[in-house]
Parts: sequence; C-alpha cells; structure tokens
Amino acid sequence: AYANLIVDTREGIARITLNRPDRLNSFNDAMHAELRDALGAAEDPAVRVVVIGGAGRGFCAGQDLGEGAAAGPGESLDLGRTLEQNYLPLITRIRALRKPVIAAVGGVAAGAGASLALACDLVIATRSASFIQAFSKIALVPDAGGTWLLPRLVGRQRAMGLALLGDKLSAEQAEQWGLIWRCVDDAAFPAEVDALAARLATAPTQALARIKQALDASEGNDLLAQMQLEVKLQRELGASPDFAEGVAAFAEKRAPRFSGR
Ligand code: T3D
Repeated sequence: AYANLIVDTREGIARITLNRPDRLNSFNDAMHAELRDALGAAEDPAVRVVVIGGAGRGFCAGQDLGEGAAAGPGESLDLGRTLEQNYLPLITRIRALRKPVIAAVGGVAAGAGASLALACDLVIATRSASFIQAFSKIALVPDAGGTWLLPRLVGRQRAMGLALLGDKLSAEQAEQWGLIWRCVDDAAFPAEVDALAARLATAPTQALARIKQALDASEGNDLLAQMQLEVKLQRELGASPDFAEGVAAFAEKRAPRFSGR
C-alpha cells in the first residue's frame, strides 16, 4: 500500500490516483517514488491500460511549494535536482509504457501537474477542470516536458500565450485547441473515464503500443524513416494473435475478442 497514491488494478486497468488532496495532489519526493513504483508495476502485460487521476477536487498542482521549496535569503536551491531525479523519470516512464496511459483530469492541473497530464496519451477532463502553466507566475520555465509538449499540441502562438501569461485555460478551450482529447460534463466524468479505459483494455494492446511508439517517433523522423518504422511495426503485428483474431472476426462478421497479445 502507498501513502500518497491509491492504486486499483483489475480487468486489465491500473487506476493510479494521486492522493494528497489537501495539497491539490502536488508532488513531493515520496509521491514521486511511489508513482515510479506504480508505473513500474503497470509494465505487467496483464495491465492493458493505465489511468492517472487525482483525489478530491484537483488533478495535480505540480511541485509541492511547501517547506523547502524555495531558497531562503542568501541561499540557492538546485531545482534541477528535483527535475532530474523525479520529473524526468516520471515523464519518460509514461512515454515508454507499451500501453495507453489516460490522464483523468477532474479538476485543476497546474505547473508540472499540467505537464504530467499532457504527457499522457489521452487526456479526458471534466468541464470544470482547468489547465494552468503556473510556472511563469513563480518565475520558472515550464518543465517536466512542458516546453516540448505545448508547442506540439497547440502551436507556437498558443504555447507562448499559455506559458508567458500563465492564465487558467478552461477544459472546454483546451479541447477546442487540441490540448486535450475531450472534456465531458462533470456528472458523466466517472462513467466516461471507465468506458474509455474499458474500451482500451479490450483493444489489441500490441497494436496500441506500436501506435504510441510510431506517433512519438514521428516527432524526430522524416517521412521515409517513419514509413520504414511502419514497415517494421506492421511486420511484427502481422505475426500477432490479435491480428489473426481481428481478421477472423471480420470474416465471421462478429466482434473481435482481443487478448492483448
Ligand atoms: O522543484 C523543482 O525542481 C521545480 C519544479 C517545479 C515544477 C512545478 O510544478 S512549478 C509550479 C508549481 N505549482 C504552482 O505554482 C501552482 C500553485 N497552486 C496554485 O496556484 C493554486 O493552488 C491553483 C491555481 C492550482 C488552485 O487554486 P485554488 O484556489 O483552487 O486552490 P488553493 O486554495 O490555492 O489550494 C488548495 C490548497 O492546496 C491550499 O492549501 P490550504 O490553504 O488549504 O492549506 C494550497 O496552498 C494547496 N496547494 C495548492 N497548490 C499547491 C499547494 N500546496 C503546495 N504546493 C502546491 N503546488
């Protein structure tokens, strides 16, 4: 059991809930260590989708700005340490997981909490949720991948406006801009998250893993290199049980039963 997380794994879905609600689920070293551990456990092939959410009224308010977060007079603080030891492994682990990771954003996602959400493969949010690039408000640069993710998701102008101004962006606007996949009514949110997770947990996991790999690789590839990657991935998938099942189900005019292999 964890002190700062709730993890519930069943039916192919690992639900990880950041659980420091009185601090809006902001990160300290302990929660980082537990999340690394939980994401490591989610590498188990029995887990076919991961959902990251937050307890209480927020998703995650980024780094805990409590005691020790800022330097006193005449002191200097190595903020890079927290990033290298905590946020860098967190974001790379999510991107490297060979299955979809959903961010279920039921409230404010601020600072590195917004970066965490945006690093996930699909972001679903409540209509009342919001995204805040809070960094410039405390004289910092967007981190945990924020400066890479933002312009790729919404383009340079919107990324600049969000990062320079640090204003609150509503989930509706975030959806319209393509920052997130969907926003849904608050009352429907739990059921919508469950349905999305269940759908992905019964999908052909090997294909989904390679879709994620290919879309991520496209950031650094030209068209030819990307098509060569597609050749390799499709060759692998052509030998997979789920491809055989998908084709058989099509021929038999029935719904496929994918095993995730
Ligand atoms: O260390 C490094 O290497 C640097 C890494 C930096 C990465 C980062 O994430 S930098 C950005 C850090 N995050 C922020 O700057 C956001 C700070 N929080 C806020 O601006 C606001 O809380 C929100 C806009 C997110 C939400 O506002 P609101 O009015 O809905 O809630 P609130 O009342 O401000 O917060 C509720 C409680 O949570 C409150 O505690 P209290 O007064 O009830 O005892 C508040 O202090 C606490 N809280 C919120 N965010 C944080 C936090 N406590 C510690 N750290 C936080 N980040």
